[in-house]
Amino acid sequence: MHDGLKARLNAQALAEGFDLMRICRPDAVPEVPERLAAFLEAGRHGQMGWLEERSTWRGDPAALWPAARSIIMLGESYTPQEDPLANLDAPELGTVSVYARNRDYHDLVKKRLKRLARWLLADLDSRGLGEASPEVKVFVDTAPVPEKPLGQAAGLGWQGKHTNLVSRDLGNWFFIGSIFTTIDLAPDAAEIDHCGSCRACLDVCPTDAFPAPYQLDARRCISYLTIEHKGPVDPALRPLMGNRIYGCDDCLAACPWNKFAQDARELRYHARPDLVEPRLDELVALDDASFRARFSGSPIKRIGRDRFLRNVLYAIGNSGRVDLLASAEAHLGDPDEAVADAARWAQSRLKSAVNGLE
Ligand code: B12
Ligand code: SF4
Ligand code: SF4
Repeated sequence: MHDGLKARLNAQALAEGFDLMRICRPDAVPEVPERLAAFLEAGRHGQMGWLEERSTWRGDPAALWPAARSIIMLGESYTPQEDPLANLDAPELGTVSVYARNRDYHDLVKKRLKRLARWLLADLDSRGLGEASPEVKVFVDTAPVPEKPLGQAAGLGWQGKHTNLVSRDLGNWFFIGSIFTTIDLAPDAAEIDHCGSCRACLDVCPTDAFPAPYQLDARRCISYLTIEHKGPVDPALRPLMGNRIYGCDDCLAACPWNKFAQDARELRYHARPDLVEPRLDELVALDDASFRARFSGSPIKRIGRDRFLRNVLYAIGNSGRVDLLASAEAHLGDPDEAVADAARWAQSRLKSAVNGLE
């Protein structure tokens, strides 16, 4: 073990912009393989075949990189300044989830992780503490790493009933990143569950996506439906999506532990003005080029113009705003079948709204 290294690492992590740092062993989450298998067997991953592929690694971080001795778990706050649910009652607007209101966290967290990992190796080297040749690997989101269970094992927070990690200091608005290393670092204590009898997140979910506390059926989750699901969404779920056009924050926003959260220090997570109250009539007019230009550097760009437009058209169908009918009809002949289908659905919903007024 390296005297003082952990304290220096923690100070450096905070200086880099992370808000939490804790350490665990790669074999600290023995319960995950069974739970992940149950989730996959029930088909709750929907079209996310990539969750199933490499599930041996996703279930067992010790198998992902057998030489790793420690995992440094990091949390970075993106707590919003504005009410994340403010637009839900404004049918002419779309609601974009907080994490996607500005720069893509994958890029920012990855850079911080790399800088911190380089610092760690340099610190060991400069003090002559280096083991033969220490190694590091950094991950955020996209690798087969069970970030939430590892985060709980390291003590960043606990997996709340909405399945996300909640911290007593940050609430639940924070991203998770990890540094796997061959260096032996003293692990921290796991965090325990502080949900108690609360069930605010479960009760607020518009689509009833939690079959049980601590379990999510992604196939019903609006975050999955708007970001991951390809093709038309089940028509029975569309009315429940309201005007959520990218992700969903209802269960996160309900958590009482957020009252301890401070606004994000990273200004590039603060909402872009055009994504605080985005107008559906503007968004529905985006073609491929204007979509790319508008969402360059944003996580929204990843889903592409067609899926985004599909979501916007569902929101228009749910708006009850007859003044948006023509903008929906303009997409009836869209070459993308899911977009054309969403346009037909919006048209029929808005026409029924007009008939209801007659
Ligand atoms: C796939 C995925 C999704 C899917 C599925 C979400 C899910 N809950 O599984 C979809 C697209 C729906 C999604 C949505 C969101 N996501 Co996401 N997602 C992931 C990803 C890539 C993998 C998660 C995973 O493995 N899921 C599979 C299931 C089986 O895992 P699980 O939730 O951990 O399931 C466990 C529980 O069911 C638990 N369990 C079962 N029974 C019991 C009983 C008890 C008592 C307990 C404690 C646990 C328990 O065991 C299972 C295995 O660990 C991670 C990044 C990563 N590499 O980990 C990000 C990640 C989880 N997502 C994140 C975010 C921010 C979101 C959204 C908030 C985005 C948004 N605003 O729209 C929503 C939140 C929706 C929600 N309520 O979960 C963050 C969460 C940060 C945090 N503080 O926890 C992560 C960690 C990305 C990151 N690096 O920051 N996501
Ligand atoms: S993100 Fe939205 S739809 Fe998904 S579980 Fe939470 S409240 Fe339900
Ligand atoms: S809203 Fe309540 S039940 Fe849900 S995660 Fe937060 S404390 Fe736990």
